[in-house]
Amino acid sequence: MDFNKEYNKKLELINNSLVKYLPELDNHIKILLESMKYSVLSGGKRLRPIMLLASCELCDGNIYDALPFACSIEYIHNYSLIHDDLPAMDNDDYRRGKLTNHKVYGEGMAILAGDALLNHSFEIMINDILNSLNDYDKTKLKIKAFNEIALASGFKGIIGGQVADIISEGKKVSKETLDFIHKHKTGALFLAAIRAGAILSNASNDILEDLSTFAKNIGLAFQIVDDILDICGDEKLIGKKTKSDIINKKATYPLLWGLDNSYKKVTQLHNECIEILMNYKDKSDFFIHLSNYLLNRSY
Ligand code: GRG
Repeated sequence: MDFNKEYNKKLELINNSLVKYLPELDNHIKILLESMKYSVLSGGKRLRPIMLLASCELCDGNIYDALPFACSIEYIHNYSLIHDDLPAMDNDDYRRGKLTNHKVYGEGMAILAGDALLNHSFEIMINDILNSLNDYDKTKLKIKAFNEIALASGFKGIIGGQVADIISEGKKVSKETLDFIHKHKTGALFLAAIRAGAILSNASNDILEDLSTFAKNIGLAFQIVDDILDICGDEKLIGKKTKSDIINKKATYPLLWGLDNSYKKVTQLHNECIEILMNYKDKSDFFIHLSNYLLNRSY
């Protein structure tokens, strides 16, 4: 398979849909849409929506039906990045090679743009569900997918991860706490994206279980690679300042157990991912390539 071509095809579909689903706003509050657009349309790998579509495809679903959910998860991801960059959180000046939202629009507007993106994503999913009410089976699957994304966005997901992260700053944390942070802060949206794609395609419980294990492994491996890049990555390629984990006294795999052990952990998780994907030989090519790309990336 031509992975780059396939990735770019999905990326273009997502990018076009993200523009399509952005709201029309009253002239009085146009600035809010500008601030939302500034972050959403500032690049980004679109991993979560691409994974949602790929999971849908692996389970023989229709990716066009899944687009409202794919875009919603990307809006939620962008909301979390805007809030994470705020002075009260990580206090970052750059994201995706551009000034962070609050540096351009001010803290108040950045908070509101994040809030608006979160709420807008729920509106998009609910509208899609309302449009399918005449098809009970389809509606049931959509509500289940919606539930996955709602859980991952709340305190059982990224907010819980962020809380554990904040209260662990500057402290010596156990492996259990670090795993909790990663599982929720990064893993939750990966898991929700992959499960939602499978659920929308009416996947069997066995496939859902396999894909969930794959999602948990790839999520953790992705985060460890991210933490390695924060230590030895190239700021120009990454698009933001490195060494922020050291400055913010964050608990990360490489800072607690060293780079060598972190690379070993990534390799182990990667092998486990490929082992699962090999069970779906003809259908898992994209995910196999995506796993290789994610874990060997330099940004
Ligand atoms: C609810 C405020 C709030 C935060 C939740 C998800 C999260 C916690 C914060 C986001 C910041 C962060 C460092 C999350 C860890 C996951 C991660 C490495 C995000 C970056 O994801 P990429 O690489 O980003 O997919 P792009 O720019 O490609 O979209």
